[in-house]
Amino acid sequence: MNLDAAGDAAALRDAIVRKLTYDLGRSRSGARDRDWFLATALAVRDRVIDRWLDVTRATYEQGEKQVYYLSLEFLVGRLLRDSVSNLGLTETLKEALAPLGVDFDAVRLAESDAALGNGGLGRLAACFMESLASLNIPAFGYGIRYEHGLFRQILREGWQHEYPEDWLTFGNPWEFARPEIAHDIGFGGSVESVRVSDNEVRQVWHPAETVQAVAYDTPVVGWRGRHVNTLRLWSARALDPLKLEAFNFGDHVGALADRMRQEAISKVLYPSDETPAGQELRLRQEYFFTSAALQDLVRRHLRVYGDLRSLPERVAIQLNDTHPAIAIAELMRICVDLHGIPWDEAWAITQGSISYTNHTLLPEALESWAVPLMERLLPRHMQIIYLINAHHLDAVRAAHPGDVRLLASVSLIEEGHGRRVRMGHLAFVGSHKVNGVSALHSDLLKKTVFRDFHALAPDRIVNKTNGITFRRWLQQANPGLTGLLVDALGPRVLDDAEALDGLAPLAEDAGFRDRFAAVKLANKEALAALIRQQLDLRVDPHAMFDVQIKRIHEYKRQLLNILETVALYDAIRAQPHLNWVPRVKIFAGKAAASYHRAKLIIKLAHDVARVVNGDPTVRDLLKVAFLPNYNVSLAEMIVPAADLSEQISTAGMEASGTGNMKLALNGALTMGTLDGANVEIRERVGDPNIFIFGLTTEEVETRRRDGSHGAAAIQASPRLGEVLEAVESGVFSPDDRGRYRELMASIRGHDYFMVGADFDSYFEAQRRADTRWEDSAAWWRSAVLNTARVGWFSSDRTIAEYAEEIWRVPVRR
Ligand code: 26W
Repeated sequence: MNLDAAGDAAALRDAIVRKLTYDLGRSRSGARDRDWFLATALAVRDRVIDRWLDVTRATYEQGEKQVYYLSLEFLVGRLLRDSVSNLGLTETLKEALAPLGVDFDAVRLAESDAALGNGGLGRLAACFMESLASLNIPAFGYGIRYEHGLFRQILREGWQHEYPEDWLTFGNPWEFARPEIAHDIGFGGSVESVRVSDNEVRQVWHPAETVQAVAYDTPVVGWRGRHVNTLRLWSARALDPLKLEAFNFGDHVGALADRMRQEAISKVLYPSDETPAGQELRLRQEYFFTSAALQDLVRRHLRVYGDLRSLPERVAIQLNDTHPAIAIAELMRICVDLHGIPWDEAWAITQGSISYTNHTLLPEALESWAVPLMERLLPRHMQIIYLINAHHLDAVRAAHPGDVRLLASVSLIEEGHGRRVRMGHLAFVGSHKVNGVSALHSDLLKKTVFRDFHALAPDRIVNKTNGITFRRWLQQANPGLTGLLVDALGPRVLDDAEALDGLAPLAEDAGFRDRFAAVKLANKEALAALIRQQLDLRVDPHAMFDVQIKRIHEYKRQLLNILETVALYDAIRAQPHLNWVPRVKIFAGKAAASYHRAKLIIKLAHDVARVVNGDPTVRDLLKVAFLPNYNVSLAEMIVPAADLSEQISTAGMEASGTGNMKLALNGALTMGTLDGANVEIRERVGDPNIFIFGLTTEEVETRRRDGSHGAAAIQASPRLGEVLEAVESGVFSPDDRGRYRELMASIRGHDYFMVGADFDSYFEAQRRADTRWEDSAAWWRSAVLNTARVGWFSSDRTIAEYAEEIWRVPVRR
């Protein structure tokens, strides 16, 4: 240790102890891990602030273009290790804490996860925030400061129960409350035409109700601490805290009722993942944060530049899916109603500033809102949407006279069983660029949901394949592997993900492969300890760790994996003398609270686990572990310990996936369909280093069109037939033999997700994985090549592409 470093550790130690004493009012002897965490976070935060204030000021002074990322979800996880690591303070902090008798890991684990998101879309937003800061791009993230993030999952006998999540109970040391930064958000009421001059009539919205959006800012530190951006989350505050008169007359609850209703807007994250929310509160949340964000950025722009007409040169507003798509009507309202800008000019400003990312093709996840609800909650916006639609349809009619089918197809309003506003269509017409999140997905956007739009505006849709931040998902989550990479490639690999390429030749080096395997083994030992502690289950770290971690959804096909587990269990019992590759099947993921079938799939995993894990004839050849309460922190434990990565969605249904990238980066081989970004992972790691199986998107489509049924697949596969019979007859559910009858019938019937059709191909691919595992040089060669060749999936690359092609802002590495 050099003297500077020692001095710095001592200074940090002093700062931490001061925070503990004077901010938390705790003595050293009485302090618990949580207190140490808060004191440490506050001390670390101090080191970020000067830089934060500097870069924020410089952005305005230099007139730099700002990126605004609007997202209803930011799935951030814990922040201590991330901030400390990006500031280059990890070792200093460990040294600072050690003489106090405080362990860095214990402190780190005392932080609660910020789980302000459901899954991929929310985690992508968090990775993007980190990359924006690391690439020195001035940016704000705008979202909602949910008091309760994604529910806590508790599994009782394999049944999922949801409990509220309480991340703010002990305070959030990273955020700054800004009670003075508040915007009024209106709801309901009426619209009045007011003549403001001889030739101008303006529409004035008189909302029936006004809620305040109050800012809470979290600094987001980039790699090496050079740049700091702001994540600004809005909290709802009622204008009238209570009706004093009612209170004084003794109606204590009634006096608070309005306030409770208004503040409910930022109470909980919508616990739905790709199921239609369809509820008023959700729409209120969407408008609430979108309007607050736009008011905020417009005010900032006007303060610096004085005129809204320059907005497209100075700001880029990215809509993370359609959840903030009301921004298009809101920005038009601000321009036209509040600033008197003529419609056409306002439209140019809006379209020039806004762009939209689509994250799903699933019809049930494409947002639309009933016209009567919109009219009641946002009457002026509904008028504006009608006007946008009229202009849009006029242009379409002029270009394609007489094409009524086309008009109906591209209209912003869906006619049919009740009129609805199609938010995807609104987002498309109001944006200068629309992007998908993988090559396949963007291609499918052009061919399916936006087919007609694509014909009308062939330059609008572009692809931006997702990425992940390597700081969190490699350097912080897997320090062992990171150390090995730095030894092999030098510290440059920490700054430039593509430098991983240099690893490829080392795949041929037996000594290096051994070290790579040793790192993996150590990570697996840590995960095995966690499995033992959580599930009271012993697993052998030398077995293949076969991992499927993600939201539970039929299209992601956890069911296919479980049925293959049953088939393997049967095969091991039938031929116990064969050389079976020992496997641990590891699952984690949450089901949406209302998604009964997804919950039943969790229960089945649990039932199969109970039978398999308790069967002495299987010995240690097969174990099944379902870890509860999947979140970012659990992913950080599982990802570095995985050997095999299950990415087995029905082709054409997973927009991209990002877990697939995290696992490949950490040296897991992918077992996958040709879906989402798996296609691009295969292109990069090479066919021999990935296990691809199953129907292609086109084949799935053809089968569905032909009305194919699972029955044919079952006829052709005795193995599948046996598995289905075992499960439906109650072999795994002796307490309720009929439990899975209906679930299995869905595979025998329509089998929309092609579980039956892909079963044999999947089983065969799994045996190819076994064969590779038995040849350990071959396995580890593939594993090293996975790490070596996925540098391209860094979110730095993704953000650089957005910057160049969509936002037109410079990247400064
Ligand atoms: C209305 C409820 C709702 C909520 C969230 C509908 C749809 C969503 C998201 C679109 C779901 C989501 O997280 N999509 C995922 O986005 C990731 C980031 O682009 C992709 O990697 C995943 O493939 C995609 O499923």
